[in-house]
Amino acid sequence: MSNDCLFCRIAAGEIPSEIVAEGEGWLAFRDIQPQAPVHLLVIPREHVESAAELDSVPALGGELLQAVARVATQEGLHDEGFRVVTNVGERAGQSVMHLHFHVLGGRRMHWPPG
Ligand code: DGP
Repeated sequence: MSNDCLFCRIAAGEIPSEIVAEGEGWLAFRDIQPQAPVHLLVIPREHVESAAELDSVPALGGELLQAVARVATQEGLHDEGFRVVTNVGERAGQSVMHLHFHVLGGRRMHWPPG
């Protein structure tokens, strides 16, 4: 855990969040600035900076995507559809340097993203 990482501190329970589901290696909580009626973040408990590092962390990517599918179903998004986004690096819009998958749903999505 990194003491100066916001999401490590959320995972450790030091900063409150609205957790909706959790597993051994991950947790899912509501985004504080929701961009859709449902906006969750799925994060690993261990500190991994971004999806660019997943190649060197065996099995974590699959575990997190399974968690994404689970929480999307739990939130009622399975049939209507949803969007999964992970920003990698400041230039792509990543503001918290701890890997997270955004799960967005509950409204029609548009493409291309900005
Ligand atoms: P990104 O810009 O892709 O790094 O997304 C970071 C997201 O994290 C952004 O949508 C807002 C959210 N966020 C930032 N601080 C907090 C917080 O303290 N609690 C929660 N629940 N979400 C946060």
